Amino acid sequence: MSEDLRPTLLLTGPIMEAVVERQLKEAFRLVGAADFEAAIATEGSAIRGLVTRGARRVDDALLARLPALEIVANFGVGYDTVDAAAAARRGIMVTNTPDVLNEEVADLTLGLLLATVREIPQADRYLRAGKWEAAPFPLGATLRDRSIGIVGMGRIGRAIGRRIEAFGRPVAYHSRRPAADCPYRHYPDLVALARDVDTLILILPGGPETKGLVGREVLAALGPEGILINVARGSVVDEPALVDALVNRTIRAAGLDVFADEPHVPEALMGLDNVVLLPHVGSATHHTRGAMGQLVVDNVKSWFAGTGPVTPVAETPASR
Ligand code: 8YV
Repeated sequence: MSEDLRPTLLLTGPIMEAVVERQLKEAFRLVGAADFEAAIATEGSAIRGLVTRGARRVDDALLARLPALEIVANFGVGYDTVDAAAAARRGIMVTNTPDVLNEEVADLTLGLLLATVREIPQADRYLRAGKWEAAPFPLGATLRDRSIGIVGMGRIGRAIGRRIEAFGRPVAYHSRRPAADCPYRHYPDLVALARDVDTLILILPGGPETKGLVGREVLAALGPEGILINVARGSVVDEPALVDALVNRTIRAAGLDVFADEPHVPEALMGLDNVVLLPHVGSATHHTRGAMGQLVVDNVKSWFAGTGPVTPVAETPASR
């Protein structure tokens, strides 16, 4: 029997079988999807690539167990579950899937915004419960008088901003530094932005630097008509503070696609009628997940062909 010379890739779980695994298994030995720990125990020193979709932390301790690792390919633009700084110190490349999901996530964000402001799921539940026979659905809030603050003005933030402009509403934003060529007013201070707008949309990276950024002070500044939309990461919000604000109606409503401990959603949110809850579906279409999967494949193949990464993250640029 001839020796299998294909590079070994560790998968943290099943990853888009039809796109990623089907293409990669032609040129690579794929291990770990069924039993991650067993694969590290038996293959650890042979593993040269790691493909992950965020369900498992890729931290320095894990990297230390993979001495031959060259590349971590993250399925998703957000790579907060990968310690990219640790990878950089070890000379390991990290790639993500930017751009291909911008418009999809922005579409979903506007859908979630409108669903939350106009209470679309609540109206659907009302009709299905037969209540329309007795009385019309009560009048509610409008987007027409709202001003929107976007937190994070990266590529997806800009795509969201363009859509809000098309809806005729003013946009301002908060980010650590002003974004180049951005037409909206920049607020270096998030509390000041929250005070000046009544709707906040979160689309900034997760991770330790942004953990709990939206807490009691920001929610208080947003005020009783405030609406919070989170399509970023659950970690950027102080979730217990948000639950309190929604229960006590110190903000009006929230639309959430992400949570602190996915797929677990706090029981306190489930019973509230002023929240719209989605199971992290921002990019979840065949079209866009397919494009993200293809970019994972392209990164891995290009790396092992010796032509470098296609979309390296900032911490591990293509040439250093
Ligand atoms: C994915 C995402 O759901 O790209 C991201 O950062 O949050 C989503 O598009 C996730 O990364 C993969 O499951």
